[in-house]
Amino acid sequence: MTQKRVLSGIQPTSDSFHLGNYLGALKQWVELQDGNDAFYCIVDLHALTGEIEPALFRKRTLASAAQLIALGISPEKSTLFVQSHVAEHNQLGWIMECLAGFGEASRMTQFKDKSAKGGADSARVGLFTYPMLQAADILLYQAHYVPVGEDQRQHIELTRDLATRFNSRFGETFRLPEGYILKAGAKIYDLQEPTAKMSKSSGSVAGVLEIMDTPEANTKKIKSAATDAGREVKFDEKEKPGISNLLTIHSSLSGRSIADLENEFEGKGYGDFKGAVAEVVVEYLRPIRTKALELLEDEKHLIDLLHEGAEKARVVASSTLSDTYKNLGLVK
Ligand code: ATP
Ligand code: LTN
Repeated sequence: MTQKRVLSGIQPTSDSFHLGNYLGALKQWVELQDGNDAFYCIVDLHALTGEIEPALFRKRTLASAAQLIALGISPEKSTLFVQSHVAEHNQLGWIMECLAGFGEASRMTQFKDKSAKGGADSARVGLFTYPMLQAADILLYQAHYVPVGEDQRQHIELTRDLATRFNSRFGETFRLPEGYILKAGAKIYDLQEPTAKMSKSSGSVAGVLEIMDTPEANTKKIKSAATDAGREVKFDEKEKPGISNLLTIHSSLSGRSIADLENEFEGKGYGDFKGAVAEVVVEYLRPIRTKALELLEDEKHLIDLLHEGAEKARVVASSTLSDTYKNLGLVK
């Protein structure tokens, strides 16, 4: 097989994905569909580590699928599925938990950050074992590449460590995956607090640009984004984190270089620049939002597509799980 295997996942933790999700990860998902064998998974089991409201959870899982298709993930080109539809994820997840050390799991910064937020005592065990389930997601599909944002680098490293450990103890079973992490746009910041990452679950409402927001709402958010001292439109992450973030957003969506944008806005104020950013963002997101809303009108069709994806995924996942069980000496 000359095609490379690609796998990634995203949690259905909000009504809408945001521009950080798109520029940090989902844009690469779309690009990698061509010429590769791509598997994309809505990781609903991972999302159970947060607060759950059943009706909302269901709605968000479907909204996630609609947005992924609307932003360019084609169910014909890629295998798009929901994690809980493929039971092998839980099954291999347990094997990964039995392979991982308590110490190495304790060093995961996502766990440390998220558990610190709610107080260590209220953190769920599932939040702690989350990276081992993620390793299972990746290893089941023998992925070469895992397109994610910068914040996921540590989980990919852990996945490689676990695969190496398993292969050397029990025989060659898993391919070692590589993160596919872009430099530009790999981290988009909250518009109101431009030193914190734009985040579905912890961002400020006004600081997060959502795919499903109305054009008016997103325009308003950009126009009231926190800016920095001075009035020069210049990329300088230290001194001007707010303007730098807006430059990254404009450049990533318009395809124009940062230098080119700095030139255009030389001598003009922040107001003109923000207006231009708003226009680029709104026009980029408009057709995506429209398409997603259209897809959500036919729920049955959407669910059928996800079932078809799960069937394709299961073929690969069950083959890897069966090799894993065999190499571990589990009696068939
Ligand atoms: P949550 O707040 O629920 O943890 P999130 O907004 O961080 O959600 P995830 O579902 O954890 O989003 O991430 C989906 C993908 O988007 C991941 O590959 C992640 O690296 C990427 N990503 C998330 N936030 C950003 C951001 N601000 N900039 C760039 N990439 C991001
Ligand atoms: N932990 C990831 C989501 C995720 C994932 C995966 C990403 C779960 N399983 C497998 C890539 C591959 C996150 O928080 N963004």
